[in-house]
Amino acid sequence: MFEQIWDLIKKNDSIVIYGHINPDGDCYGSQVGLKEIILANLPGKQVYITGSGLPPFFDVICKMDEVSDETIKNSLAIIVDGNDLARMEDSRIFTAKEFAKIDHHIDTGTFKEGPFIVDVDANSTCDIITGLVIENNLKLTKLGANALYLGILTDSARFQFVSNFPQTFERAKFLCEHGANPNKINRVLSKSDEISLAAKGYVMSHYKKSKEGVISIVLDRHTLKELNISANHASNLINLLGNIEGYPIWCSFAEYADGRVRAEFRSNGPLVQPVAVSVGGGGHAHASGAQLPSLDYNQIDVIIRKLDQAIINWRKQ
Ligand SMILES: [Mn+2]
Repeated sequence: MFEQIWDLIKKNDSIVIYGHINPDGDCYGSQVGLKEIILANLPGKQVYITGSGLPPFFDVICKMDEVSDETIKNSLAIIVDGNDLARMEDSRIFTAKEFAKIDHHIDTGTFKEGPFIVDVDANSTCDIITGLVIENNLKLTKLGANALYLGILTDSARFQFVSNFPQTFERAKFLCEHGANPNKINRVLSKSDEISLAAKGYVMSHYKKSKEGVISIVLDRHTLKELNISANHASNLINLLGNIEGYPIWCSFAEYADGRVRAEFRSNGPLVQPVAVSVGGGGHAHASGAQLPSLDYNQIDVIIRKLDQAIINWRKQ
């Protein structure tokens, strides 16, 4: 399938690479990494990355591009780290000329517009892209290596969740040999401040527990305003509630200023992805997310009951 995607890239003078809603390190890293790979191996192409990216890394990796509507219409659109067109942050993707996709999320069968690579066993899309560089003997810049390393690092929660350690370490080694600087990336990831500290304190003292073992935190927009953090920032704090003995699922609901809600589900055993899909989201078996139209406590109760059921089913296994 890589040949088909690479042929499409060769055929198009202009390429726009898209990332998902609420971009993370893997999404941003894949966008930057793939852009660098195309530019290094097929000089003369116009390649753009669109979306909001991961601002804390703009100084050490790079900024996103401004892309005109006209360019979008005349370009090949490549989706990275997301299921389909609807999942992309820049919805102008629907006007693009042709499509391709590289992803590691559970395949929902909703991408039908072009060739795709989906490897659900890969821990990150950056992992897959690094594998393609190695297998196909492609050139890789230092900037590209740093971006891909960021994605491997963040999607594996710093090498905690890895399905094939030798392979992922091999790929990380390759990236280091091509200029990736783990120290520099770790430093940005580890940065904190007093605002985050206060938010962490709030999450750790306000979570709720369900009957079967779901830990949850709801952060409405007033609370987030008081804490002075965004709903996206709040959603990253979900990790604080993870792996607590007796609670195999943990989740968070953070309300945006416009009333929509970002829901995140994590687990160390039970399957959370079907619950995310049932409310219009998706993701991985043990790490999924969804966007809810509003902060509806009845809906949250229903979701938590479904998660409780997922724990019951898992315990029966
Ligand atoms: Mn990913």
